[in-house]
Amino acid sequence: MSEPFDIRSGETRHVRTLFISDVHLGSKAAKTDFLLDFLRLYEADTIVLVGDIVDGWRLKRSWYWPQGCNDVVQKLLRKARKGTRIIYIPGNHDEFLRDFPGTHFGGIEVKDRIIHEAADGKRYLVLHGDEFDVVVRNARLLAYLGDWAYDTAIAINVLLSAVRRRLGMPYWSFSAWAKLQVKHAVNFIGEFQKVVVEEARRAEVDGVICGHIHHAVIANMDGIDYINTGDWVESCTAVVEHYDGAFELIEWGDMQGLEPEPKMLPKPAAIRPVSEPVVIAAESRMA
Ligand SMILES: [Mn+2]
Repeated sequence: MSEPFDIRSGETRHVRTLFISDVHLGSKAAKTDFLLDFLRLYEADTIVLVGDIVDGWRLKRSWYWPQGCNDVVQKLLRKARKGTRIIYIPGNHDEFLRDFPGTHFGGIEVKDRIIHEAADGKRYLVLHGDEFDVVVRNARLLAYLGDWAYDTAIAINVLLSAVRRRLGMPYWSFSAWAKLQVKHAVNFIGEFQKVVVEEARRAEVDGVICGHIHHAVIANMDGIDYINTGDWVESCTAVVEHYDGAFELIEWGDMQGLEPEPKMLPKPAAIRPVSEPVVIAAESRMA
């Protein structure tokens, strides 16, 4: 775990890879000041933006783009100019970028999903995660119907979201929706994690790195590393990969004394009594 850290006394921290998601630039909740401080402290060989960095849906309704949003974009572009490789995997809130896979802007590469090879040789599937919304919402039914229905549900979800986008229909927010259904929120998070881990197993990788549900965690679930980068609208979290291939969850909000908002979504330990999530500490990965 990281120790409480004062940005003013900080030396730049170099990491191999930095993963952040769900910044929601363009929404009033985006904590750009915290993110800027964080980006000032951390230098990475590669930065992977794991979706919902820009909240296109919010901006479509009413334009809100204060200086802080510009500063974050400028900071990222500057890092790209100075040699950081930056990969942008669009989410559902910035899905306008999904029409441009493989393109570059200002040195930032847009990719649909990637396999990240860690320094220790482990392979991680990296995606935003919204493609599993339909599966999560209908988990019980799909489990009953089996593999074919599962694959079809994901295909339909991808298709529907493309249609929704063409029709200019509003985005669908997992975290907002889960919070509305407080009693079931725990189950939804558990289902999401299960579905994403299953996808990693199918892809024959060692782990998966995603965002979308605004619930940061590093855990090992049934032999697959499940890594969620969290968000920068409430908790201010990021995941870094160190040069030995170990992953660390940075809880920047906590470290900066950010008043935690009343959390309606309980911690994952409470929701998966079957297989207790194991925190992958840097030391244990090297053993
Ligand atoms: Mn999302």
